[in-house]
Amino acid sequence: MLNIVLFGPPGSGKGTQSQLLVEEYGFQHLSTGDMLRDEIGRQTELGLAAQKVMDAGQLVSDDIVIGMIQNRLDAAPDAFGFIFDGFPRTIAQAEALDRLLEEKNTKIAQCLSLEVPIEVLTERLVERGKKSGRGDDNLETIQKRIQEYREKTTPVADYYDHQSKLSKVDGVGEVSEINERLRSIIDHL
Ligand code: B4P
Repeated sequence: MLNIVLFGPPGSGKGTQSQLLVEEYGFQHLSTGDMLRDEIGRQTELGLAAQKVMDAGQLVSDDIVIGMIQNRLDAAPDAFGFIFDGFPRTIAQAEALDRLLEEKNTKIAQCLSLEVPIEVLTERLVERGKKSGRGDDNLETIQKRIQEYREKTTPVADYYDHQSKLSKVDGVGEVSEINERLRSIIDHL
């Protein structure tokens, strides 16, 4: 099993690049953001609670997202591999993911970190907000999301770096160029 973490700040292209890598390699795509938006769309109890947190630009509780990931891992025992998009976002999530994968006799092969300057992130997300209708793609919430990323999520990159599993990838450029950069790393794992 080949398991990849696609890491980066909000708007760095994780979702965009994950979709391409899923088509190219046949990964199972596990996006906690998509899972939460699905819960919101179905107006479940979990979704209603998550919506308030997401619209405030904050992170949903570790227990909720770890539980969602565990369910998806259990449901796909024969997958070629998983691409984790937007997860883990805290050290507690990273540690839980290592434990869950160990139970299945597998592990994270590499964390690919998309590096994008803040001005570019903000511009991309404001632009997406004009069409997406997402409650968290407005300037005030985007700034809060970037602050949450700095405080709670950047330590996750160090977590993988200490395991010698971190690759930094320039996330600025054409979508196809960035895809090539990611593939050149994945092809050597
Ligand atoms: P996510 O859904 O993960 O959203 P995101 O970080 O904003 O990135 P996304 O993948 O959507 O965007 P992308 O960079 O591809 O999280 C949303 C919220 O859910 C979080 O704030 C949090 O509240 C909650 N949440 C999710 N996971 C959680 C977890 N594990 N723990 C706790 N809470 C969690 O693309 C952005 C835009 O850029 C798009 O419009 C795209 O078209 C554009 N773009 C992409 N690549 C480009 C390029 N190369 N050039 C120009 N534009 C580009």
